[in-house]
This record gives sequence, structure tokens and C-alpha cells, in this order.
Amino acid sequence: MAMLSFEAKYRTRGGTLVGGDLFDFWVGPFYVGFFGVTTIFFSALGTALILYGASLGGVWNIWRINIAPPDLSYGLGFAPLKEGGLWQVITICAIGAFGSWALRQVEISRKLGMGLHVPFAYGVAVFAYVALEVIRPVLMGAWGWAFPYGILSHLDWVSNTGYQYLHFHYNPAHMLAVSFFFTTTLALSLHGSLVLSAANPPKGEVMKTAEHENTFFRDLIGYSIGTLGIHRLGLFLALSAGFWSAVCIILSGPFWTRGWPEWWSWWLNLPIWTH
Ligand code: UQ1
Repeated sequence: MAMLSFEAKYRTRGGTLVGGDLFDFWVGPFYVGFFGVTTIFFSALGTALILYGASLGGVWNIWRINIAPPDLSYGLGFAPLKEGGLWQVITICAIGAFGSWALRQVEISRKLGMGLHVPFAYGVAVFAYVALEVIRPVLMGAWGWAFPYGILSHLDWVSNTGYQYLHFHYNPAHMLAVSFFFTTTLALSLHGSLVLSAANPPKGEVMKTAEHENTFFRDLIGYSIGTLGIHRLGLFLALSAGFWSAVCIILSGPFWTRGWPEWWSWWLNLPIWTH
């Protein structure tokens, strides 16, 4: 664990949100904290319940294991464990674990005197999950609208939900989300390749720095966003992808129940087309 001597001076007390000094310690390289304990608790319980749910299903084919939410007839109430209740408790464990993980990131950021960008970014991914499993089902009045836990079964859910709106690619928020996902990969591939190209000059030459990186893009397109700027852009693109993903599924059902192609009628109905 070569990092230990280097990290010693950063292993300072404080920055905790709850519990004071009680959980303010490390296990090997890992900071624990109150939320480390709750992360372990929810992850272990959730994983055990997934294994129990899988055993009830009688299928151990990894692709086909499925733990479904309650039937729509249960509405927003609790269901018996074997009728979707297991899915409900697993969902509580997942949100407990994701929330604990985010708050542990906050405690570590506070310890190090850093900004809260990492927990914020992680929080957007959690928001997308919560949008699917809690916000949309609650707005639609039944847990049965949430997606099931299973490799193929959740893919089937995505496919079925998409076809319920005839052609999901006509959902304008979905268009934005997909565009942001693709632009994120473009930005990261440009950034990763640019940095590696500067770090890997011909054999025997000293590696290049940000000046060369800036110059490359000024030569190419007349503009460089800069070494800090590219990370701001990357964070914006990635968070936008997650954000619009959440928006596009919350719109579908609670706020738009017909096919998404039909939504574009407003365009066809503009008065400018009449003659
Ligand atoms: C860029 O301008 C830049 O600044 C030097 C980087 O930092 C290392 C980059 O990684 C990239 C990809 C660019 C180019 C990006 C734009 C939006 C012009």
C-alpha cells in the first residue's frame, strides 16, 4: 500500500456530517465514517435479498434471474414479500446504499477541503435511477410501473416501455439525452487522446505540456477551451446526459400518454404551412 506514507498527513479528523469522531477512522486504505457503515449495511442486506429473490424464482441462469415490482393492483401500497415486496425492500436498500455512498463522498470532500463536485455528479446518476424507480411510479400511482431487477427482464422493460409510446426516439428530451451521451464520448475521446499524445512524444524526447495541447486545437479549429475548461465541459455534458434521461422518462406517462411521434403535431399544425 504505497499510498499510506504519502497520505498520512491528509488523514485528519473532522469533516464528518454525523457521528462526530465515532466512525472517523480508516480500514486499510478505506475511509469508513457513519456512511461507510450504512453503505455496507444496505449493500449487504440488498445483495442478500437479491439472492433470496433469485432462489424463489427457481432460475439460476444469470441472464434470466428476475425480481419484479408488485402488480399494478397494489398501487403505491406495500406488497407481500413474494409478490413484489422483495423488490420494494431491495429498492429501499439500493437508495439507502446510493445515498450513503454520496454522503461518504461529501465527508471525504470536506476532510480534504475540496468542492462537492464528485458527490454532485454521482447524485445526478442516482437521480436518474430514482426517477425510474420512485418518481415516475409515484406520479403514475403504482410501483408496478417501475423496472424489474434482472439482466434481460430490465431490458425487456425498456423495450416494452419504449414501444408503449410507439417510437421513443421522437421524445424530445430523449433526443437531448442521447445527443449529450454521444457528445460526452466525443469530448472524452478528444481529451484522452490529446493528453496521451502530449505525454507520448517520439522516443528520447521530453514529454509535452498544456501549451502544446492548446496549440494543437488552435491550429486545428482556431480555439482551445483550456485544461480546466475541458473538464468543466466534460462534467456539463455528462450531467446533462443523466439529467435529460431522467426528464425524458418522467415526461413519458405522467405528462404525455400518447405516442411520442404525435407530440410533434404542434410542428405540423403551425400556421406557416397553410396556403
Ligand atoms: C482543448 O482545447 C483542451 O485544452 C487544452 C483540452 O485540454 C487538455 C482538451 O482535452 C480538448 C479536447 C480541447 C478541445 C476541445 C474543444 C471544445 C475545443
